[in-house]
Order: sequence, then structure tokens, then C-alpha cells
Amino acid sequence: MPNLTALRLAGMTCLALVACARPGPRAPGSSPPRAVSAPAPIPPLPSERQLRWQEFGYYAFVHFGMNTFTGREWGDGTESPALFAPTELDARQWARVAKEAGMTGILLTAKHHDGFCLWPSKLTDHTVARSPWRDGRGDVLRELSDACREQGLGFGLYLSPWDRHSPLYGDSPKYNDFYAAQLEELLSNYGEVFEVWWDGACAEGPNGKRQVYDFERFTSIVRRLQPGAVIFSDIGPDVRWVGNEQGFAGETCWSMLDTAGFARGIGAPPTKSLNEGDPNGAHWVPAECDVSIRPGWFHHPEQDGEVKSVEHLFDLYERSVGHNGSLLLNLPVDRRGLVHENDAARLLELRRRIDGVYSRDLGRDARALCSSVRGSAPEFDAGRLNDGDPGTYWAAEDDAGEPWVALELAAPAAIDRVVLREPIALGQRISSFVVETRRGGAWREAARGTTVGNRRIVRLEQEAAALDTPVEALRVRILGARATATLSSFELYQTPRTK
Ligand code: FUL
Repeated sequence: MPNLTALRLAGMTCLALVACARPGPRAPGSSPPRAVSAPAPIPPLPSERQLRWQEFGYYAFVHFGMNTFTGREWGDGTESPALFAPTELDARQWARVAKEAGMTGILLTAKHHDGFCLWPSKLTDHTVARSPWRDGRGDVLRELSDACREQGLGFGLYLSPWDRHSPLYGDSPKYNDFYAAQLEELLSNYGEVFEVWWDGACAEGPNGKRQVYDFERFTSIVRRLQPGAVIFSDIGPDVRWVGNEQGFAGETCWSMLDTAGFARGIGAPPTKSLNEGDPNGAHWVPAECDVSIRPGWFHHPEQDGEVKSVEHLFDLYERSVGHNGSLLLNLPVDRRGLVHENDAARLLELRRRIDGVYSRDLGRDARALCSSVRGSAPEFDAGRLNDGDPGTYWAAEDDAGEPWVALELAAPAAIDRVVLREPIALGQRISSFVVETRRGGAWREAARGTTVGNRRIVRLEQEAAALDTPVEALRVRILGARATATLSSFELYQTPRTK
């Protein structure tokens, strides 16, 4: 499971206070040690479930269902359950592929817009129970939730509100009862769920009436049955759409957004706001970047040769997870009921690429320095930046102006990636920074950035072009922040050279 160190932040802060304030032996006449308070949190703040979700980072979407067998992307709900006939479905293979890829969870389309259910719902007969698969006794959700648990992966669910099969659709209260009861089934019978995914599509039902969803009611069901699960939709409440289906967040990406007056689907905020968030937004709703590994969300054999390249996927990884978001990468399961070999192989290549760059933090042995330490307290000093523990953090004095932090390398090294993290339990603060490198004693600017948030990957493009010329030190100067600057990590990486 993802590491939950960020969760400990609030607790760490209290511990630091207690440690400072604890009375110990003192020289006669000396004053007691002063407790240094942590920087005041700046709202809006993430909830515990959002902090937990943030650690998932990179996880799989699986689109699988009736469309897999009809070759479509959107079914119309008239498809016969007899068409659903995977020949060698193996959810353990999906989980193995995701695990080996370095992913932390799998989110499955339990029901897409065509209304066909991958579990034997008692509320409709448009389900796997009417299909030839496992003689009508199969349950994809059971098999996948078990497989995820075995692999230590999170299990998430997409339950399309738009249902083109249900005769109740458009008859708002009746369909809402039906959808609510389906949610209850899903959230009660398959163990812990880490995320529930709501698409915003809404239309008219067979009666010509437009469906009005009762999202407040649906939200309270999720909260009651799965209090740890985050809810995704265009506007959250917990996780927001990033405004594109290409898998990247903005260069600037705030976790905050104003959602009042907006709706899911047609009434969603402008895509630029979703992509970049809003430093003055009233709600904490971080971005999730969804994208498919192929052109379609569902598997189409003719796209087997169109799996995205490693370069493309690595770029998306750095611009999602590394732009204060998460990466929800879709793997379409094929008619056999397996993740196709081409996708599985590409995911492993991507894992090697990510590990090749990000497994050795060259900043760990460096000497950390800074221009300002809050209250001169050791628990907020520059050493917290590279102690390998994202639960500790450096904090400047409230009146530090434009503080800087620096890492003096033990031996000069070529660096082309900097990773910065803010202790987001205190709110997202930094709005502008510059990264500088030092060679032969002279500092020069290597990159500029805006937001940091949970994780910011800064690509030093010029440094990458000059990987043969090592640097002695790197410095981050914080030019703007909504409140006192803090950072929990300052990491340095080098892309291995290809011969
Ligand atoms: C969209 C849906 O209409 C697509 O079919 C797909 O499921 C995508 C992730 O969300 O809005």
C-alpha cells in the first residue's frame, strides 16, 4: 500500500513542540527553552482521506465491459448480455501487470454508459449473470477486488451515472433510487474502496425527460459505507478532473478550486481552471490526470500497434505526478479478459524508465543550507529537506522575505531533475520559485517554476543537454508564497545517459 508518511505531519508538528518545551536539566538562572510553533496552516486544507489518496500517485484505470465485445466506445444499452464472453479472464494478471508497473491501485468500470454490470447486481438483469461467462456465475468485481488485495493494490470503482439501458433513466427520483441501491451493493460487498469515479455525462431517458442526479445523496452513501474513499468528478468533492483526457496537469497547478455555482458535466468549470486550479479557491480538490495508454478507452484489436511510446508516457508521468496531481493511466482489457502483451511490455519499460531516473536521490548525501530557519529550531532546519522523511519539513521565519534552500553536493554531479514537495497538510503555499546551479563558484539560473504542492518535478532542460558538466550545488529561491514558505523534500536526480 502507498506510504502514508504525509499523514503523520500534523502529529510530527505537535511532537516537535513537545520536545522543545519539555523541561530538562538547566544551568541555574538560565531561561527555559522556547517552544517554536509550527507555521500556521493556511486553509483550505486537505482532509485525511485526501492526504491518503495523494500517496497513491500512479494507478490504473481499466475500461472493460460490453464495448470490449462490440468494438465501440459508447454502447447504447441494447446489447445482449450474451455478447459478454471473455475466454480467459484473469484479474490476477491485471493486478500483476499493475503491480509490476509500479502502480498503486486499479479503478474498474463496474458499469459504463451502456448500463451493463460487471457484477451480478440484484437490481437489474443486464449483468454478467445473464452472460455465458463462467456460466453466469462470474463476478468481475469479486475477482478483481480479491486480486488487488493479494497484491496490496487499492481497488476503485467507476459507476456511470448515465445509464442507457435502464428504463428508469430520466424518471429522476426512480432512477436515483436505482443508482443509489447499485452504489450500496458495490460499496458493501467488495471490501475497501479507495476511490469512486463519477463521470459527468447526463442525458434524456426513454421517456424524453432529462435525468437530474441526486449527487448529495450519492455522496452520503459513499461517506457512510466507505469513509476512506475519495470521490472523483469534474468538481470533486475530493478529487477533480484535470480538464483534459491527455493526462497532464498545468505548469501551474493548485489543489484549490472554487466549485460553487458549477456542476458536473456541462456545467463544469472552464478546462483551464480545472487544469491549473486557483490560489484563491475555497475548496481543496486536487487534480487527477486520466489518459488511456492507447487511442481508445476500451480495447480495439486494431489499436494493438498504437500503444503510447515510453517517451510519451514518461512525459505524462512527470507532468501529472510531478505537477501536483495523480496519474490515472487506462489499460484496456481485451476480449480474452487480459491486459494485452503490448501494453504490459510498455508499462514495464515505463517502470524501468521511471526507476532509472528516480531511484537514486543524489541530494541525500548533500549538505543542506538555508537562509532562514523558523525560530532557529532544529525541527525546522534545512536538514529536514533531505532526511528522506517527507513527514518532516523545513520552515522559514514568517518574515524571511524571499528565503532560499541549497544542497551542496558531496561530490560534483550532473543533475537534470529536481523534486520539491510541500508539507500539504499545512496548505499549499509556494507560487513562484527559481532553481539555480553553481559551477566554479558561480551561480546561474537553471529553471523557473510556479506551484509546488504535493510533488513538483522540475526538469532542468539546459542541464539535461549538458549532462557532462557536473554542478557543485543547487539552490531554490522562493520568490512568492501565500504564507510562510515550507518544504518537506528537496531531491536531486540524474537521467542515466544512453550510450
Ligand atoms: C468519459 C466517458 O464518456 C468515456 O467513455 C471514458 O469512460 C472516460 C474516462 O470518461 O467521460
